[in-house]
Amino acid sequence: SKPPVKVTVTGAAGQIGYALLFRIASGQMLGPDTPVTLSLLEITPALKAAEGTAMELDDCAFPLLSGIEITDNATAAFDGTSIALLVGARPRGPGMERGDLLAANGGIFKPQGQAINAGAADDIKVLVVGNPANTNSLIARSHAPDVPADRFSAMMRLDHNRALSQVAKKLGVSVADVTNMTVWGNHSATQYPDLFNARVGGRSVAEQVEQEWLESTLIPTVAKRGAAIIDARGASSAASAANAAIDHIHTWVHGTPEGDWTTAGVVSDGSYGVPEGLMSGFPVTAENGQWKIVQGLDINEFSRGRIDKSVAELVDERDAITGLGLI
Ligand code: NAX
Repeated sequence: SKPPVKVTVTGAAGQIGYALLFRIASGQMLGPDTPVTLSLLEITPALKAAEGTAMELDDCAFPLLSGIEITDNATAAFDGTSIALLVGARPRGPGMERGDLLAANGGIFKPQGQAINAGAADDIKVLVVGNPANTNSLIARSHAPDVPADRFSAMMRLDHNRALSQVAKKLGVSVADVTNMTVWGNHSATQYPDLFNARVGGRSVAEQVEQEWLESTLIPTVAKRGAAIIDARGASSAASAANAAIDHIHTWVHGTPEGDWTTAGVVSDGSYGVPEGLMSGFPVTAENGQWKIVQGLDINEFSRGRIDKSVAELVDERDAITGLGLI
């Protein structure tokens, strides 16, 4: 049988961690033939809670789970790791300005980037979930100069899945019938789900819905879904976020189906006018463990405006972390 793959999860004692770890250990992320060793990174006060989660993982007797390490030391957590899910982040507290938020997250993602650079396996794949995900990913990547930039990514898959689900409901089809979806830009209120290139039954989704629905219902519903979940559930999205992280890594490792693509936050090579180096949501395919930005899509004037607005926000965030000396 295959040797186990080391998977590091930060913020392991948090609510996304709780929804994520059991699915990884059961084989839903890397597949039924790949044993895993879990490395749980937490801050010191949360180590005990992480140990409780580890006890429950033991109690599941997952045949694919070959070991669990728990630590508050980033260097140890990322040593030899092949998959890093950076979930733990500093949430925006009351009265916190954007600069404070970015600085607090810089204090997390800079040392984690350095630890990945120092000790991760050669095939390391990094997914940043903790918000602001795109910019946190940029911070981590900037401190891992020996790791190819395309091994870093940011989670846009929850936004992508939310868009698939809303479109399927609207058109009365199954989510599996909605293909070629993209959510461009930042994982924030400015994100742009592109229904012009998305397809149902081989035709553009935009041709099958009113522009009014697209602008006034779909886009804000997807962008504000996180807030709607908090409103209803009294807690932020956790199982759906964990599911999106599983989907993201599963796709990255196993590839996209022929003719379709997905959304991931990946390093820009300048495609579609997105400044090089930003971590932006793009239409991507995956093959042999590598993302590739889908080229040559038609971007109409409406899409152009929306993409530019979200990308401008990513540029602002990059300027802010540059000003703070975080990259
Ligand atoms: P929780 O507050 O439940 O858990 C976060 C955990 O991270 C805590 O246990 C905390 O102790 C730990 N942590 C903090 N600093 C750490 C560090 N330096 N090293 C290791 N662990 C550390 O938050 P949860 O609901 O699990 O959400 C986690 C992150 O995901 C948040 O930043 C959240 O905003 C973000 N999200 C991102 C989404 C996306 O689509 N990209 C969607 C869901 C979610 O909102």
